Amino acid sequence: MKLIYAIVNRDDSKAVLTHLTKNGYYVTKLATTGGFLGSGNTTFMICDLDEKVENIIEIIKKYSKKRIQYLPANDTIMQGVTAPASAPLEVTVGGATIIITEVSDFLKI
Ligand code: 2BA
Repeated sequence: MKLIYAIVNRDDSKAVLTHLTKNGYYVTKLATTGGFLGSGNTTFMICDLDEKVENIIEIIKKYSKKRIQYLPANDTIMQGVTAPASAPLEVTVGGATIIITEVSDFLKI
């Protein structure tokens, strides 16, 4: 059994959630914040059988888009990042960041 954490853009979260639940998956949705951009994103927790993982990833991939975001050059979060003084930093965010861990026990009591 695996636990999947999927960090997706907030704008994609509704579509991802709708299609996961429509396909019968149990999902927990967390409101999270990206450490780099400091903007809101969504993390889904999905615990399921090993053989379901591939399909879950396919669904997440299908509904998570890549986006370009710009971080203002003077933003304090940029300390330590090399960029020309006045140029905003361009970052590509997503589709989705997926972390998969092994689950030793799963209980519903
Ligand atoms: P953020 O931390 O806000 O990062 C947004 C985007 O900024 C990242 O997109 C990446 O393109 C860039 N970025 C992040 N950290 C960076 C750094 N130290 N130096 C330069 N560029 C950096 P994604 O890679 O698609 O990540 C989207 C979101 O997924 C992240 O939002 C964060 O919430 C999560 N994430 C990504 N990698 C992670 C990891 N290894 N562990 C935990 N969370 C992660």
